[in-house]
Amino acid sequence: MIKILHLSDIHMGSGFSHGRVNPETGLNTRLEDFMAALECCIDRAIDEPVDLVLFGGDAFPDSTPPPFVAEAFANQFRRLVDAQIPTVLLVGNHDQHTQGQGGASLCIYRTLGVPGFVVGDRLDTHRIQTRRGPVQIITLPWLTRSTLLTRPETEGLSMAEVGQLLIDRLRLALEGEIRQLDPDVPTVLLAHLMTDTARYGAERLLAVSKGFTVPIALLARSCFDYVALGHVHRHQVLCEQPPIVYPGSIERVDFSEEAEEKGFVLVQLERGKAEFEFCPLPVRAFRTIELDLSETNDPQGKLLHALQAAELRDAVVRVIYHIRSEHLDQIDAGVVHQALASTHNYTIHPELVSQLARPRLPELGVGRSMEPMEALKTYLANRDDLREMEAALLSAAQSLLSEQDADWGAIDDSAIVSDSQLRLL
Ligand SMILES: [Mn+2]
Repeated sequence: MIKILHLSDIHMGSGFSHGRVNPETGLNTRLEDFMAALECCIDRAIDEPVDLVLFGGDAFPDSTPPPFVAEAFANQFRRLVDAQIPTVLLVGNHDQHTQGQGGASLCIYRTLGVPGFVVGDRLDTHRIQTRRGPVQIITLPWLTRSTLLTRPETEGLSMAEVGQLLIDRLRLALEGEIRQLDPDVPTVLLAHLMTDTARYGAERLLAVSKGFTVPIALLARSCFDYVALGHVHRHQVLCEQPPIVYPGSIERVDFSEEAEEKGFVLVQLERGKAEFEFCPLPVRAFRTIELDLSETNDPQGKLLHALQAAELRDAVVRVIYHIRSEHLDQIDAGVVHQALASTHNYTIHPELVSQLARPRLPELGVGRSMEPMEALKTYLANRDDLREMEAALLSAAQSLLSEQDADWGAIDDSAIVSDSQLRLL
């Protein structure tokens, strides 16, 4: 049995707007949160100890992280070198640089010859000796169209045809690697990609380069004992045999990950069999408080009540409230800030409810039903300018309705006359 720790999507250095500067360290608190989450992963790898660490890609928000962010990442992975745990760093879309062949934020680890470290920046098979025997790792970094196809090959093709051509190329290239595998050695495919069956997370909004979606059938092969994925931030298991797993990101990158549990995966691997377990990380809470204050006479009271009832201590909080413009001055900003003082960081977004969206006559609002004559009477009661014509309009309507009765048989009693229909009058 070979023990593997599989983590992915570290994105160290992102989400600074959700933190603040720690006066003691001078660092953004969200960088410290990400450092702590990564430290937990590496602690576990060393405590177990595992025989191999697989990183599924996207180390930083982009391929040129500031030195202090690159150092925070290196400080943790350095501990694996000291513990003599072999490690594979896969290149994700956020790690790639457009300049230079194979340019990526992680290639420095290969250039420096870090002992036991493999950088997966191309489709390749690595045979790694672990304490508990050999393992084969096929690395499949984030692929762009230009990695697999040349411009003349795609000329005149539709997007769908290009997509199909890409998949055909990838299938062929992957087949080439599979043929060279030793069938007796445990094998892992380590890939940074979007599959056709994955549920999206924040990466949909974060992705800058255009990629393509890989059919799950291409990955669910018996030659792989475990498929270690990266890219999608929401932890999910796409297949049980072989296990195809996204561990998800290790910390919340933004509010789209508010409800997601964060963690890493521990795998017990042998040829033909893999058992895995998701290990949650204690990461910072994100909370959205959204309130409709447009229908209350005490918007401030309702807002404060909601803030006091929520568990907001040390959380990253955003408050969104919908309010009518004439009630805006009833919100005392000072008191609201006070109520949010125990949070880690907060933003407040008042949204004005448009007067136009409100029904002109509340009695005729959405969801109310009335007989046509009753509805017309209500309408006319609100139109002082039509008072003189009221009797004439009502009798005209009555005769129109009885004509309709005569022509079409019984009129449906439950006929609903809406505000917009009345507007035609
Ligand atoms: Mn990615």
